[in-house]
Parts: sequence; C-alpha cells; structure tokens
Amino acid sequence: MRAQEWWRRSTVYQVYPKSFKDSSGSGEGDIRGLTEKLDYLQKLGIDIIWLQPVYVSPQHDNGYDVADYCEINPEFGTMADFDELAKEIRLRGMHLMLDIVVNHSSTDHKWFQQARQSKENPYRNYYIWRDPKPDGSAPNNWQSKFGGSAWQYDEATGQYFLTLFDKTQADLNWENPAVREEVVKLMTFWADKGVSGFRMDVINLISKDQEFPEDDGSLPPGDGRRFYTDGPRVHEYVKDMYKEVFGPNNMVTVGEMSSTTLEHCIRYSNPEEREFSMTFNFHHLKVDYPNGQKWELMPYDFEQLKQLFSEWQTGMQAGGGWNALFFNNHDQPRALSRFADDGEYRAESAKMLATTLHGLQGTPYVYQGEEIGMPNPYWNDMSELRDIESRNMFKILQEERGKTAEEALNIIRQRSRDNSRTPMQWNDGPQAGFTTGTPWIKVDERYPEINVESQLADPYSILNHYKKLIALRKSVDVITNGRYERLDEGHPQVFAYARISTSETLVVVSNFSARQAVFVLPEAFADVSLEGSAYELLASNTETTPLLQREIELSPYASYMWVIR
Ligand code: TEU
Repeated sequence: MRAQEWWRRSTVYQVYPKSFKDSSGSGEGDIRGLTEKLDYLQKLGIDIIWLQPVYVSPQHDNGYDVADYCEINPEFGTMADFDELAKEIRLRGMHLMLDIVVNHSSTDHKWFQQARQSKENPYRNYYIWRDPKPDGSAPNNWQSKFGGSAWQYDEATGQYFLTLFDKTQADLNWENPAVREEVVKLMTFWADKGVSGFRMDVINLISKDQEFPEDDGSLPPGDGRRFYTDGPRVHEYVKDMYKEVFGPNNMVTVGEMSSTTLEHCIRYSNPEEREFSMTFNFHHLKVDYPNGQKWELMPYDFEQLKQLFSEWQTGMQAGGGWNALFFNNHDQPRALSRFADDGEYRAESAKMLATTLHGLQGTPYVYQGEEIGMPNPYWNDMSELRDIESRNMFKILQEERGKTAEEALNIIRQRSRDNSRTPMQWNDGPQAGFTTGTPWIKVDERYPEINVESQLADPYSILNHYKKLIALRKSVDVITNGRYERLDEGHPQVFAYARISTSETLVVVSNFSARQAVFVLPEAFADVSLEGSAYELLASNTETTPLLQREIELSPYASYMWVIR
C-alpha cells in the first residue's frame, strides 16, 4: 500500500461543533470547546477529526449555508482559536479534515449579493439563473430536498435561481471557470493552514445537465433525484480539484454522494482515477424508506441491509474503490434506535453495531455520541426541534400529504436530523457538562446514565469497545486488506461475514435481534481447527468470550469478532 494511503487504517471522528462542547456559556458548542476535548479523542485512538462547518453563516442550515468560506463564524470563535485547534491536533499526531460546501453558498454570500443586483453583474453567472416559463412558472419541476420548488423567483431581475436545498442556499454554477477557480483558492487557503483533508458536501450534485430537464418521475424516488446526481462533468471537476489541491497537498478526501451508484463511487475513489480518497454512499440508510421515501415509515429491511453492505464491499473491492464506513451522522437518526434496541439491550446493541461496521473494509467514521451509545431523544413537540428540513416537512406532511399533526410529529420523531444533533453528553452534571448556559437544543434526558465520564473507567463500556475496535484496525492487517465474504445466507437474525487474506481470517457474527440466535459457520470452516487456532476475540456483550466453533449461540444483540491465524 502506498504510504499516502495511511488513512486506510485510520478512524475518523465527526464533530458537529454546535453540539460538541461549549467553552463560553453561550449554549452553543465552539472551537475552543473542541480543543479542550482533544485528549479525549486522542485516547480513543482517533486519527482524523472531521470538523463540520464553522465558517461565517446565517445558520439557516447550521453552517451548510456559507457566507464567507475563509472566515470563522464568531459564534464558533476566532481564526486564532482555529489556528490553536489545528496546532493542538498536529501536536497530538492527529489530522484535521474540514467540510467544504461548494455545491451552493448562502444567499448572504457577497457573491450572491452582487449576482442578484443585475443580469450584467460580473458575479451573475456564479449562480444558476433561468427565465420563467411563458406562464411565469418555475423553469422546471425540480423539488428541493427540504421541500418545495428548487427554484426561487427574484423580482429584481425577473429570473429564477436554483436552490436544491433551502431557499437561502443558492446553487453555484460550476460551468463557470471563475467558480471553479474560487473553489481552488478557498481550498488552498485551508490547505496552507495545515488542514490535512476535506469532506466534500453533496459534491456529486455540482454538475447539472444544462438542459435542466423536467423530472418525469421515471427514476427511482429517493432523498435526492438521480437526474441531478453524478452529472455530465462531475468527474472532470473532481479531477481538477485533485490536480490543483488534493494531490499537491497529499490530502485525504471523502465525497458525500447523495443517490449515487457503485460504478460512480469506484470512479470517484479508485486511486488510479486521482479523484477522492473515499466516498460516502447512503443506500444502506434507506432500507427503512418505503419505496425510497424518507418521510414514510416502515420497519427496516434487514436482508436488504446485509445485501447492500455485501454488494458495496465486494463491488468496491473488485473496482479498487474505498468506502467511508458509517451508520451515523448529523443528517440521520441514531442507528442505535433505528436498527437495534435503545432500551433494554442498549449497550449490547451499540457494541454490536460497532463490531459489525468496524470489521468491514473501508475507513470507519464515528459520529459524536455514537461511541457512548446515545439514542434518539424523545421529542415532546415541534417547539423542541430546530432543523430546517424537519420544520419544513412538518408543514408539508400536513398540507400536501394528508397527515394529522400527530401523525406528522410521529414521522418527524423517527426521521428528524435533530435526533443526532442534541448536545454531546460528557458527564451527569447540569446540561451533561456540555454548557454552563442554556443549550440551543435540548440535552437528551437520559444523560445521567449515558455519558463519557461514566464509561471511561469501565473496561467493558461501549466507549472502551470502540477503543478496542479502533486499535484492532491498526494491528490486524486483514481488517484493511482482507477479501470480504458474506457467511450467512438470509439468516433472519444474524449478519455474518469473513475477511480473508493469505495469513489471517476475520470472522464477524452479529445478532441483530432481541432473541437468542444460533448460527452455524459454513462448511468451509469445518477444517479450521477452531479450538486450537490462535485468535483474538472481541465480544460485544459479555466480559468473557466464547471459543470459535462451528455452531455459535448468540444472546440478544450479541456480536463477536474472531481473528484466526
Ligand atoms: O446533506 C446532503 C443531503 O442530501 C442531506 O439532505 C441528507 O441526504 C438528508 O438530509 C438525509 O435525509 C449535506 C449535509 O450533510 C446536510 O447537513 C446539508 O443540509 C445538505 O448537504 C446541504 O448542504
């Protein structure tokens, strides 16, 4: 493996700064708060810290609406605070990854403020403007991912501008070389400050079909329409960014790929393509979307979850791509509540999900709070929620989809991005040690028993389970390079797979149910002298670990990882 692919053995920790740690008493997390917690992340074994947007922003979409790409939002601190953070991260041998949000900017950005002044303004074509249809309606029927039309009418110049997300997030026009030059400049600014990598927000949306075709509904529905994903020039644009910034600075990069395909992700992440280091795809996080619809409810499809993991493991391996592995992020409900049990078997479930994910090929991402088993909070009413997507959908579900207020609230409770945005729970003190002020969003009431401090000393805590997994990835080569092979064939409760290399075999067996399960290893393992094998065991739900044998019994949400040599 080429030295520059050090990140294939790394683990990334995702920090949602608004909810991580508040050092000032403002009720919102800030940069200095993160700096205070670097020793905690270093002891966990974290290699890369992904810091989500802290740029100047009106915060309509919590920072994903950027109004100045090279200045720090005063709510998060100062550039001096940022420089201190970057220095302290480097001193601890860790790396800093920043979020780059360049599919769109805030309408508060000075580029947009210029562009909207006149059709002749030099910044006009930094954005996507189109004339109304003859009847005055929007240029086409594209819908924003946050609900409503993706086109906003600008009275002053009599044109519409494109907003694939909130109406205050104007899509940048990547067809314009001046925009591409601006992006290279802003990324170089942060690379020159010692940032080691970038997470590229919805980067597969930047190239649009310049015909702006109507959405004829022929493509599979989803949270992102396929017709504006992976557009005609997207790989060209990404290769340019690699050539100008990622390559010369030897950066680790991850593309967030909404509604993408395996074929594109191979192209985006095969090192020979010189595009990204790795990609996020979301297909495994839609197995509880009826017909791909996020805002409808159904139990998740366990077999589909396993099939998707297997398809992407074998497909990306065959194509030389590299997966960003994740179950959680700031846009998703907590996986613990979604795919397992956040009640009686909370600890077992959290460790089972961790073992299942961290044995796969790719670079694992730990989202803040995941490592201590934070579940979805309980939302009493809509006044407690902050997310723009959730607030828009509460209206749309009632006004356009015939739901009662209670039905809409119930859907929001399960789907809202705020489920993952409540403050990090540090201890059992006031506001879970997150702030001495009033938090911008409520702290989950279970923080007295679910917090970092209560788990640090317990060698069998969820937190220390993550620590073991992160360390194992660095010492056991088969986790990075082993061939993936699914071992269960449609087992109703168990997901089992192996990772195989010439010298080692990893076996992971996980019970995704609240019932006792029995799993029999396939014939191929018959001749492995299991009792005599040298193996390290990583059990998730007991303090002792069973010998690997053909027939494995698993208690509710138990999972085991064996390394056989
Ligand atoms: O999210 C991309 C995106 O498509 C999200 O809308 C996500 O798929 C959806 O919420 C899941 O249902 C990125 C950022 O992660 C998100 O926080 C931003 O709101 C969005 O882009 C716009 O920048």
